[in-house]
Amino acid sequence: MGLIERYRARLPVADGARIITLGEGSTPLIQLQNLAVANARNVSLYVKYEGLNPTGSFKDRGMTMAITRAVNAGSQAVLCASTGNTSAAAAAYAARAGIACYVLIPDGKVAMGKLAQAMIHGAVVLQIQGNFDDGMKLVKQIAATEPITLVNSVNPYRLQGQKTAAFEIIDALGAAPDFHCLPVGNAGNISAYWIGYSEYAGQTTGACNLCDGQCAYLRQAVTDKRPRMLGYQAAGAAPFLRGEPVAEPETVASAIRIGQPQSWELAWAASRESGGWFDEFSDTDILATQALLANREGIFCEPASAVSVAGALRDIEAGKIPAHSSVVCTLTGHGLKDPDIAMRQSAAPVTKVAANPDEVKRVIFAEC
Ligand code: AN7
Repeated sequence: MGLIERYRARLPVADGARIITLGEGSTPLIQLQNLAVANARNVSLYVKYEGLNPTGSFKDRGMTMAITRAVNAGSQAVLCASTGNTSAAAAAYAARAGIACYVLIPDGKVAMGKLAQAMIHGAVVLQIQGNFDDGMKLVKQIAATEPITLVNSVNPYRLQGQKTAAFEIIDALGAAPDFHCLPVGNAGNISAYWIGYSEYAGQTTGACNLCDGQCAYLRQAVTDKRPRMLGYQAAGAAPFLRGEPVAEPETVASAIRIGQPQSWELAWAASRESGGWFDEFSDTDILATQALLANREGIFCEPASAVSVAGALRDIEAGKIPAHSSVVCTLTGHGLKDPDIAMRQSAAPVTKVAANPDEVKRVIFAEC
């Protein structure tokens, strides 16, 4: 069951609309077991494994809504700028709907798996001589005058779809966690989670960009608690830490190589209203956390996603997240999106061995 079907009563989808879905959502919420920092403080630490969506990232939640809306409004084509995952999702859902998809990606900075997805799904891929923020400017200009639907997260239907991840977490845990940790790039997702958590708590929020939060009043509350929203960035692309746009963002976590977030105000509202904070991490910290999750928990996420767990662990250790808290981190994208980085930072080299049992045994027992 896709998320529109699951949460239809809380989503702006017209009766009789043709639903464009690939069965997104309902992703696993996995409790981490082996991380000493969390265990020492009795923190219940969970990851929402969004890499298990149909195209391997959380973008599918927003895209089922944005493409459904576009198709039912008569649109024949969609357009986005992307660091990779949005383009993969847009391309897949546009293919499903039978409409055209145009994507603008930054010059040479998109992970191979994401580019492969946009191509195999038949999107027209334009690699611009510029970064994501330059691409964002261009697609907004073009969509303002041309008959083509913009499906970046400035499209309010995107955040409406993405808010369902917060519903799923409360539905799974029976209550909101104390803290919710997210990587922040264009800042749509942190805003969307806050809309979802607020709506389930029957509260309005300044993070809503569809109807000024008024819709929340119309809906039944299912909980009285909202988490504190913690947004983490890569140090080379951390406009929320600088308090202003970053002109030349740089990070190994290419998904969040964004200097001018489109949901700037909405994300500040989420942080402020929830009593949360922002923090930043070096590329070294980000990669170490990606490897830690893979090695110790068997969970493979892309570098940008690991920022959320890096943040949780640092703040648990520092006591900013108190002992006995419950914490959910969103792992936004699958590790397979960016195999080059995983290969580069893997400790063990591949050992070549002759195809006979004595040789294989010799290598295995030498390694023990
Ligand atoms: C894995 O695909 O912006 O703060 O163009 O792919 O909601 O932007 C991707 C963003 C985190 C940041 N983790 O989320 C794009 C794009 C992953 C991502 C983010 C992205 P937002």
